[in-house]
Amino acid sequence: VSDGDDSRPPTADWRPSRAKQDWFAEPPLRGFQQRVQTTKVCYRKESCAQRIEVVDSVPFGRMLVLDGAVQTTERDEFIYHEMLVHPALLCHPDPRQVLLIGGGDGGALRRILQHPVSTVTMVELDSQVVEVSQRYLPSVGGTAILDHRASLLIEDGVEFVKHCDLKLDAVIVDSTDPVGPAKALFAEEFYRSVHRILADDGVFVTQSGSPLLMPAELHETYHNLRQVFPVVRLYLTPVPSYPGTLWSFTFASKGRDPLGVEPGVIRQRLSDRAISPHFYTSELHFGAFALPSFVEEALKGGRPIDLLA
Ligand code: AG3
Repeated sequence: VSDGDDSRPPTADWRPSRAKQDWFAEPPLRGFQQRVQTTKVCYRKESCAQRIEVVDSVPFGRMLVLDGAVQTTERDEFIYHEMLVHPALLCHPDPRQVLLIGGGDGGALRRILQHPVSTVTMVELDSQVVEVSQRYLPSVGGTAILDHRASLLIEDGVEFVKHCDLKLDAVIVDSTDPVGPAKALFAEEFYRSVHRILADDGVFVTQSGSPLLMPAELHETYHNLRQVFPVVRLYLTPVPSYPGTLWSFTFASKGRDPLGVEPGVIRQRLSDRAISPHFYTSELHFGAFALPSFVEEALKGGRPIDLLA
């Protein structure tokens, strides 16, 4: 969060003149940066794994920031979390055993628990993220963490999956960016471990970064999954608080296909499970997988198509 940028506001009545402005911006990525006006820093501390910040912003309300990257915000967390969880779990008729890697803010866990699951194991590296989120961002995770079906393990997700002997109906990765410390969660070796612990009719989904600002990482993630799983499908959604807005997720399985389910079945499951999302709809379930041509081309090709290069 930086002080004292005195650039003119777009409209005269947007703020009182002379008022001090604070702005938050992630470090620039490939010459791109977006910023939000902030009103307060609620928390800032180095944990064992990363720098954790909680900041109040004008456009998005309260935001959780890890190592300078926005993870979730009060106002748009529903878009990301619903689109991470619902497409995969609604294409499964009976997802009972679920593994969630990351997701310390509880937003993904809360959506997973809306499905008829029996157990959700959440493996999060940093207990501080869980504590800080519960304290400062209670609306994101609600009371999900207290649900008797949920259990929290504080450990490294890659190591957990390597030694895990569960058989899972769904594995969901809610990690930080596919660059830096989370890189191992996007590697072929990790996907081989996921394949081993996934039931034959199980589903896997991971957040996979910005198609515009991280095209090489997205390409690599997709191809690593293709080495391991016969069904791999990328889908997109806007997340306004993330850099470049457009965000990607990648689904994978040993056979189950989110596009192979009838729209009526998706609608029926939503209603049977009494889920009323604020972003996800049965139409978006299919629409999100319809990709812009440059993304299709990039996935098909040996190299990513880089629009900004
Ligand atoms: N995990 C993905 C956040 C990635 C955002 N990247 C960025 N702002 N550079 C979000 C965790 C939410 N539960």
